[in-house]
Amino acid sequence: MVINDNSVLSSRPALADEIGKVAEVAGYLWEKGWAERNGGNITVNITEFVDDALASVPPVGGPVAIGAEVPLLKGEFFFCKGTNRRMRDLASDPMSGGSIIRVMEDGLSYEIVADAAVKPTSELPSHLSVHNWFKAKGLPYKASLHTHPIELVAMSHHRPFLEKDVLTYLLWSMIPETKAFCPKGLGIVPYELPGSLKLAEGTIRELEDYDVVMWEKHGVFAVDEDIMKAFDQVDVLNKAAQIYMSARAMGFEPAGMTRAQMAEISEVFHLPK
Ligand code: 2HA
Ligand code: ZN
Repeated sequence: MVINDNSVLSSRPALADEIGKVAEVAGYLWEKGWAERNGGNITVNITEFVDDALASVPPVGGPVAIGAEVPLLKGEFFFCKGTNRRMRDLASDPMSGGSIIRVMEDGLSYEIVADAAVKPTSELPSHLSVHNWFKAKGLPYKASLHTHPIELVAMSHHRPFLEKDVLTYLLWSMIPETKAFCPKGLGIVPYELPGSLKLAEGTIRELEDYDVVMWEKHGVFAVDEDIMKAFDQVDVLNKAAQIYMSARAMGFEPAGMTRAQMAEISEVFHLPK
């Protein structure tokens, strides 16, 4: 990954590492075909990596309304993919494909801190509402990922798959690792307008029980301690979806692992359910 020498990252290795993970994941999303044009978005809470010098640089843009109230994020810093920016560009130069923002004291607006005045993702209301919810719940999660994984989105066009936990069990049953590495399964949010508060609210409702949620006919939203872990959860689920579709393309309904075999996985890997 190339980091611009003038970037705020050049003298901050820990911050550069964290944003480097975002760039790496952005490259994977593009390579997988999950990030057409400006599709998808990423936000990471980077407050722990922000020093006093960075916290006191004059803003390059804002304040701008977030479109959601996030009182628990006052003064916190986020790296956000830029709206209308491409994942494939973010992969090679994260500080021009995204920016660092600070949530203002009113909990309703943000300002852009670095490097350039790149306006954050159109899904900022849902992303920041989710980060606010992490704080409220005392969760260690720092990263939110929204992407358009082809096979999972295709499956969301089939109504029977949208019933509670139907896809979760189907995907878990395709290959043992799916349950091991996405132990809570896949929640479902019925279709809502992209970027809307309703979409944010539906997402938070599902995150009570799941780390990855499907936005019907649109994409998935995943959360975890860092962006690489959030990506891995989506990757294992989509791999299971590909196996299911490959079997169907060969003309048969895959047998799937039995419930007993899945229960054994839960026991051996110490999984929640
Ligand atoms: O940022 O994917 O849902 C582009 C999107 C919005
Ligand atoms: Zn999207």
